[in-house]
Amino acid sequence: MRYLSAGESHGPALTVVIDGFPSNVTIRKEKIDEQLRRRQQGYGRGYRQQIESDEVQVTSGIRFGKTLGTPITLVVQNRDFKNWSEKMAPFGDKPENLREIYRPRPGHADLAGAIKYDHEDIRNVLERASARNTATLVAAGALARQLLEHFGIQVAAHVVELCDVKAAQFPDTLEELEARANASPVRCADEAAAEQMMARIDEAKAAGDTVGGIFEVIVRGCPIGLGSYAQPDRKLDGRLAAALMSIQAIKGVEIGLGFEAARRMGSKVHDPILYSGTRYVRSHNGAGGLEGGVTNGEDIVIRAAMKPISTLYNPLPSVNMKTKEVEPAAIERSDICALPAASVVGENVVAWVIADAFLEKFAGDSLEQIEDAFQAYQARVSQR
Ligand code: EPS
Repeated sequence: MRYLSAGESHGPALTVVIDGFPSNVTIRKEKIDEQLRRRQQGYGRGYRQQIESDEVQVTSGIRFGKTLGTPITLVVQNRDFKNWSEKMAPFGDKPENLREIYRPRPGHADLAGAIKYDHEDIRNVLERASARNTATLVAAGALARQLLEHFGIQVAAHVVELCDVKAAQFPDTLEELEARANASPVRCADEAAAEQMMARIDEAKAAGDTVGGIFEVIVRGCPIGLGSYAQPDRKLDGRLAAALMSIQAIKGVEIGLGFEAARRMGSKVHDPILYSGTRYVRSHNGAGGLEGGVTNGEDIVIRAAMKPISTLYNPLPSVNMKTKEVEPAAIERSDICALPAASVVGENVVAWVIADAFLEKFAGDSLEQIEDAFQAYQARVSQR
């Protein structure tokens, strides 16, 4: 399974074309829209989210609520385009009063992008580098998720740290964690920590600054054996890390104990293997559900670190690329903190990677063929 996404942040629309999705999977539009809506929320976002109200439009590959097995095209309109139609026009002359951008923002793709693609106006870079494109990743992930749900695989995410504030209290069940994260403006299941997190966002806003943090994604219900140790590019841990690192502003990923494993003795890292009478289980889950790049049947636990957004209302020094004079970096309308949204993006890109690995293991062109392969494998696993 693969996809290609396209679209500028203030262009007419964002598009994603998905290839290799099996046929006969029931897809509900509301479930895609629900993920898009979740991505738009969160304390610390800017004015843009009041303009946009993302909704998917399906222009190929689904008929009467079921996938056809052929390419699926998902389109998300940019409502803000009506305010940008001249400034982002595909054809015609530049408007006379066009405000071009020459002062790259440190931390953004601005400088490297302008040099790499030979652009004078940095808008040509930032329009595509923008995290607005994560709406396409979420739409694709929301589709993958509906396939996973059919096989009892759940994906959830929550914010665990924001700037220097750490969540300390975690609910016992995944359902409770999800419910609390969904109810929290910062998507943090620890209410007291969430209050402090919102205070940090307010402080950053007042100072013309921005904040990032860490979110955790949990996948429950994966069978043993997704991914493979046979080749580096088939290792599921590497594929998950690559997918999360590809989200705008993500600078680090860890699985299970992650960096903490490096600080402990092996006996305090690895998870003893037990037999429940029907299946193999672990007394803890330091591996985060992955050993040798393969799922081991425990929850997949993966965290991603997001840097603070690079548009600062109190900007850092930069250089005007036209004059080479030192000047403050450009200010684009932006968010103070997009970590809660990033956790929703993380959830959905992880769902995509898991669905992709699932389809490799239980290959089939239709849902029925995949079900047969899945059931046959489950029967074999129960004999081991
Ligand atoms: C973004 C800047 C802001 C964000 C945008 C990402 O957009 P604008 O410059 O249009 O106000 O709101 O995120 C979204 C629009 C979105 O839907 O997530 C950036 O520079 O990356």
